[in-house]
Amino acid sequence: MKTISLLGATGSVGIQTIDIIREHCNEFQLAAFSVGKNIELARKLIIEFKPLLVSVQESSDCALLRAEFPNTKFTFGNEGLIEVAVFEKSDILVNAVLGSVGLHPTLQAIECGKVIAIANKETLVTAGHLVIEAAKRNNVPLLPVDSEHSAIFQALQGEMDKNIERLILTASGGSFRDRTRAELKDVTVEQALNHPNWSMGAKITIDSATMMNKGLEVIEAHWLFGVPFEKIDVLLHKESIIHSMVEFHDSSIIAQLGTPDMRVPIQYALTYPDRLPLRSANRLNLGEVGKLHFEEMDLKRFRCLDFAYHAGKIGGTMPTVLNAANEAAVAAFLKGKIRFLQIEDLIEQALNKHQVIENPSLAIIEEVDKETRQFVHSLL
Ligand code: MN3
Repeated sequence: MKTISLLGATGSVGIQTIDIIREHCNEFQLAAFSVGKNIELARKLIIEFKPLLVSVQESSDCALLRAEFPNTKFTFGNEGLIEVAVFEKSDILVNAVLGSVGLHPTLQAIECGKVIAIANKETLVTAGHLVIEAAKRNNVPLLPVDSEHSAIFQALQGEMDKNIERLILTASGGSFRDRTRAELKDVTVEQALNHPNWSMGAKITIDSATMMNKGLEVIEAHWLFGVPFEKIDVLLHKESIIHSMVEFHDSSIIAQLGTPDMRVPIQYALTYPDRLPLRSANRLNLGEVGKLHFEEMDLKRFRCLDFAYHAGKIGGTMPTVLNAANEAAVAAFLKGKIRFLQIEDLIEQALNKHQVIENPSLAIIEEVDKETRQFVHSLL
């Protein structure tokens, strides 16, 4: 029996992680979890899974739940996220929170020797060097949950890193893949939230439409697999059947395929190196699919991807700025404060203004993250 701490239980990846735990209740136990403000769903999860520890965002919700469930310990806020991450009874931390708020809990859990299943890509984008260094020092596995990185991780089983020629991340293209830049000028929040293949949270769906999601994933892949940016390619593949590929020196390419279902990479991270059946999964029938399509990525069309390569190659605090500016700009777009194409304008301005700091400490990263958000807000 593996015991799990889950950060972000009521988000899209969190809910699907719980599906996996429910389907394999003899293998996994949900010992602790965090939620934001969805207290209704938190109540249902507490009744169903009887966790030992639960963290919520607000202290008022914490007090409410304490009175209702005397057998569960409750905590709240950013400190609460850390308590759940390092919970002594848990073997694995599934980090499925959104944004760079996931960084601190991840680092603390690594120091406590927890296995990390990482869905929180912003953590690796904003401070990849610190996370990787801490994981190596503590001999802690970092298991990818993101479908592309899980695909690469699966393709690399039994292979030696020294034989990698390049990584090929596939991109569905998001809600607006068939539109020109001119046609993007007046798109609405509702249109942007309508992703053709994957059902995900609002922030990541907008990131898919701007292609920033793929940019963040390029940086994530750089850190997870230790491959330089020059050897990470992105390929447009609208069906989302090939989840990513690895090319080796001898020209062989190994790909991982499947119907688009986040529960597969989530489950693989939880069962690795083993596999378990996933009864409710839709099996891939390539005969029915018939054709798969691929297209080179246009960096002029998808400027956010270009920004991400640029920030990643410069390194230091630049990816922190990229991520923080993107989080602030996407939040502004979702609130209707800016238009879609202004997301990239705001990110570009933040990157241009920043003086990069090499090899930043956690304190510097947090400072740059805060300053960048303030800078973006000042432009709104
Ligand atoms: Mn992904």
